Amino acid sequence: MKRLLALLATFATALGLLAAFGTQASAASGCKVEYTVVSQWNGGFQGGVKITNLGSSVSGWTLRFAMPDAGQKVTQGWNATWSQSGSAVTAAGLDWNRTLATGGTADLGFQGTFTGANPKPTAFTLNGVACTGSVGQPDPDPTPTPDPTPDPGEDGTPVDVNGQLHVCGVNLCNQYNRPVQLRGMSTHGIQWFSECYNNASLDALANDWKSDLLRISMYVQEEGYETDPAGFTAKVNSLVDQAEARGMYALIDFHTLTPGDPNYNLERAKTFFASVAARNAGKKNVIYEITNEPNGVSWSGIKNYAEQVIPVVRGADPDAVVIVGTRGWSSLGVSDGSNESEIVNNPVNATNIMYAFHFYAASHKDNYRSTLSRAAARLPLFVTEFGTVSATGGGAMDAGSTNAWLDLLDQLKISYANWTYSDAPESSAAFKPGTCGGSDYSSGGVLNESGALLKNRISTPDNFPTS
Ligand code: IDC
Repeated sequence: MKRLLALLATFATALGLLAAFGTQASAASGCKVEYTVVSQWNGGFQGGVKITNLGSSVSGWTLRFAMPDAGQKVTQGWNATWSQSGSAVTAAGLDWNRTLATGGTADLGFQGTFTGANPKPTAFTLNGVACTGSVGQPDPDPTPTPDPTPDPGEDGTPVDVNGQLHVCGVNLCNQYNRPVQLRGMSTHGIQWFSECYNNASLDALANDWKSDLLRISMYVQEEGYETDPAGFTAKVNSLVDQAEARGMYALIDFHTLTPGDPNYNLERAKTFFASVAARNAGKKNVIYEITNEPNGVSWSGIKNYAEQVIPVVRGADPDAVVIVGTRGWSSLGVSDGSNESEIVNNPVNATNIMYAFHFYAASHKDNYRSTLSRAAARLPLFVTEFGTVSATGGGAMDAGSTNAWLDLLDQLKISYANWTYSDAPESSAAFKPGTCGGSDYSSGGVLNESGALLKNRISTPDNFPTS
């Protein structure tokens, strides 16, 4: 027995030495880079670069690599300052990600063009040290392969799995206190498109799209709430119930737009939220968005509105998450020449709240993405509305920019709702005009380009944490 123990001890020491040697060997290699082609289309592609620092902690970094083909060009990138000279590409860390501890990672991405076979980049270095960790191969078939591990959320609906949500740190967290990302769709104005929200369309949203949430967009003006407060309140409640019956979260959007100052609707907001919060307090699936897109109003004006409406919600429904719109059409101020610092320095005086960020992918690109990335480290953010097209709700879809945005939101676990789950005659609508007059919401033929892209993105497994 003693001999056996001694033998085991020697073996264990040998293993320990091996492990220690293994660690040292990787530490000496400095860095690892995982490169992926996230998607590829005619002449264009999106690349993802994940850096892991295997050396000692750095307070600034520059990644360099070479593009093998003359036709490969980075056209825009995010989460770093990107440049390219000939075949040499450089990406330098930004304020919020330039410190990398040992084992720390940074996720970067870019869009590029190519003319040949789009071979993988070579010669990755981080601060001049070769990244000898393995460099992933670009995926020749960008279709995502299904996750072989079972989805813990597969057996239950999003609301079954996650339960009552709350804000923890800068994240939206579930009943296990773990960060989650909800992916879903927004209605169009329910005063115009109520025929789009029926059993068949909501079944398709929950079952085919596997949507986690339905944003219920109740305009206040433009023939909305102000014309029939009781009728619109009842309509919103009924949609909350229909989302609940399918296990989806319901985001109640008090869709202020014109006029842009939410204080114009302060009394209406108090009346509306007192009523819907009391009626839905016992439900786990409700989130309140108290103003859609403040515009032409200062942050302090919005904050003042929020600090009067939030107590009304809390008085009736104390534990629900509340989302506050931000300056410049919920751009965190960027569309007004400002940024998130006005909120960071003067936050709404309330807990369990998040701030809204909206974008339209064909109009809002790098400077908006970098603001969002930076702000996400400081503020709980929820993309309660975004479009794949221009800010008018029309024009061409920008697939590259949309995918760049959605990759960023996935990475940061920021929840989102796409404008719109409707058949409005505009390119932001998921369905072709006339779809809502019929009963088919499931076949590919009823989808617009935007709807097809969103259905693909939303229907992938959620993998919500369950412990
Ligand atoms: C647009 C609709 C369009 C409608 C217009 C005015 O798509 O059919 O005529 O509103 O009500 C927003 C707003 C959202 C806009 C959307 C597209 O929140 O109400 O919808 N958009 O312009 N912010 C940025 C873009």
